[in-house]
Amino acid sequence: TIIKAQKGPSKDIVKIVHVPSVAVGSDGIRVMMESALTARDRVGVQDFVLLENHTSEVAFIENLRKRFKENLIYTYIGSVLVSMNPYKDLEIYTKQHMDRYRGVNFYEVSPHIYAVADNAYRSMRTERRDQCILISGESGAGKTEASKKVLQYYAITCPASEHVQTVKDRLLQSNPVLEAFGNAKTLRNDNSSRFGKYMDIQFDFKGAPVGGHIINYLLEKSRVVHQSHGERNFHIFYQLIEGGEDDLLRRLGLEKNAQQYQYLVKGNCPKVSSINDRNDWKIVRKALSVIGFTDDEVEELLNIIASVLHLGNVQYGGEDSGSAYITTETQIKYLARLLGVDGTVLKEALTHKKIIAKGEELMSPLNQEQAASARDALSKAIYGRTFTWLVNKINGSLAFKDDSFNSKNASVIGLLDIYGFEVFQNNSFEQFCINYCNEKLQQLFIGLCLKSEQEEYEAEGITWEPVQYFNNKIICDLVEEKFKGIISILDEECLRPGDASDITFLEKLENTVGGHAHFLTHKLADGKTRKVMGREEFRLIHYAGEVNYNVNGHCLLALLTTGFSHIVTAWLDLCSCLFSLAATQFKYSLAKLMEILMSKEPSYVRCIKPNDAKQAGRFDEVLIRHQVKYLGLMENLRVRRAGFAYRRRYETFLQRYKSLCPDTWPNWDGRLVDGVSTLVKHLGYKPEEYKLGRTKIFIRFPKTLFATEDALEVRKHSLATKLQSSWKGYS
Ligand code: AD9
Ligand code: MG
Repeated sequence: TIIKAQKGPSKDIVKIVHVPSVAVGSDGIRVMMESALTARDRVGVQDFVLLENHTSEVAFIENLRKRFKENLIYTYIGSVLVSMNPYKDLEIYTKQHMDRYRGVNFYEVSPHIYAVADNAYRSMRTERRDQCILISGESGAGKTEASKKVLQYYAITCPASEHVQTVKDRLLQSNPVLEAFGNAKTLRNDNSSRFGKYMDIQFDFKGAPVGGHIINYLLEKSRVVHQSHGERNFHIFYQLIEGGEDDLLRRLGLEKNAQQYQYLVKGNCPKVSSINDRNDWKIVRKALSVIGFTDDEVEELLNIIASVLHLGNVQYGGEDSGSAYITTETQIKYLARLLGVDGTVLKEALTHKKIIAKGEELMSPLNQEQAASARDALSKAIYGRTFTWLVNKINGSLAFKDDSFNSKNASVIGLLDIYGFEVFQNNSFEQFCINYCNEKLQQLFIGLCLKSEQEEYEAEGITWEPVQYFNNKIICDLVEEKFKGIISILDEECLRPGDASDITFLEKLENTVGGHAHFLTHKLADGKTRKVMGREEFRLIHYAGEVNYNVNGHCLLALLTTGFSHIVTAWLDLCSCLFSLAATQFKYSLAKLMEILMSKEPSYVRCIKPNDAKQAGRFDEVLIRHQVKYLGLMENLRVRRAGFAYRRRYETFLQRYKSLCPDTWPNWDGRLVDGVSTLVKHLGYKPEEYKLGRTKIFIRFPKTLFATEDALEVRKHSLATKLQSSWKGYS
């Protein structure tokens, strides 16, 4: 067999002999032909542009399936990386793997997240252009894991000095801290990020990471006070209770039992088999100190976390008059101490609201229900504020502080790990914002994909054939347009004094955008009712699919928050507590994000979740097809395949295939383009099958390339057998 060749006279020969990985049959050449094909049959193509039928979704899914079965979780669409969550640890993230991808051309090694990371890094270094890596996909698809892999890649492979080591450590340690406070167990993901995150990594002129900056988006604060069945609150609460040292817990007035806390029992899920809270507590404590939190700051942080738990246990009774009073004195005692406020003031704040009558401030009592809402609102506000404070602290610690270094000269790689498109049974404001964000990202994606394709064709002097594609700008406008977009209408309605409500908001939407092609309510044009839709819903036809949003509670939320007691308002920016203004705020922060991303050269990672059971090896076709659709992958492939399936720089192409033509083997001395031209003519390429650009060859159909690949396999094999027989003589 071929393996015997390892005893051969020279290592170089071993290398050549090793290339064909199949046994040799009596008709060596025929067997080789079949095996090259069989291999492709078995593991699929590593770039979707090489699919024979690129418009077929069936073929696309089949390719994913084949590769997934072989644990090949990564596949390209041109330069876009499609990643399948394997739900098991694959041995593909070792230092050796990192080394394999360093400085190597995208196409020479199998697809990998490290290839994307390395490619962005090299573009940043050689072209001096800021980069960003955009990671998208639904909950549990592997976005956060992917972003961590990228960060680890830079931390391990980039040059380092002593100072840089601290930065690297801090960059890496920011993850466990943010995850403790911003992630939670949901039905979809045991470690679900409940906030969007954009992180800049700054590099100096030597390519060493010297700083970082994080922007967070829309933390899901409602989770602090309520969790659905089977879900948990943010990890940190359980970590503190499970892992906190006895004297710490005593000081915070906490018991070592999550069941004791109202805010931790709503989902009836205190323990998760994949999570070790006690261990994670140690990791988080250590991470906090690496990032540079002082003991006092940690204590302050934990005081606040404990306060939220105590707040959740504050209970009310009702007077005959209907006014609420507090029945849980112990909680108030702890809260007063932990928050550093006077107990009586706190009690009043939790049972009254401030009103202004005839120019005078008065405290008006709340009923039990209102008081409980005010308490929960306070908890959410405290937690939200704390999270922002935490992110600011981390940013302070990651900021580059050396005066000799001008941060303007830094190059940047941005990492975006943001929630994917969401469709639930009941979709509310949160889903509305998230899906709007995805519309914006999709717009950027298609726009930039098309642009970069077009630019490449133009740069290469090849005629660009325009591609038809769906432009989702129409949906973005529907949401964000001034005066007549959904967000504007919501603003207007919620700020309108008088009888504004969810229903008036919906009516106003109907009157303003009712005729829009991407907007529906239960009312049909002929005055009849659409049965499948509720009366409190509107439907948006997103690029990724249709979603019904329930307006219930939207305006109510805005009205409720205006009645908060003064301690609540002290914690809240008035703006962010109003639903409508929250939407506007989100709109602005998204616009800013788009600006940041547009100024950089993007790379894309599209993550797919193979099944809902979080299980390894299960390929749920329906679920996957759905994601392929809403990630816009077929559209992406169509754009990328418009015209030509494959392109390579002349030197790369020649280097790989020169052995197939006597004129180019072993070396070609002339101009590269002439070498390639000679080579492909020798191979029998027809003029309509390829074009020669300034620096690259463009091949129209995959089959042309496959024929060339097969010829190469045959050539390598015949070389191998020749060598083998010569050894027989030798030994
Ligand atoms: V969410 O929108 O924050 O709810 P993500 O971030 O897309 O979601 P995450 O990265 O947290 O998903 O992945 C979910 C789980 O899948 C992880 O906790 C791992 O158990 C598993 N996973 C994801 N990617 C990989 C991988 N490359 N290798 C092994 C993985 N396991
Ligand atoms: Mg995540």
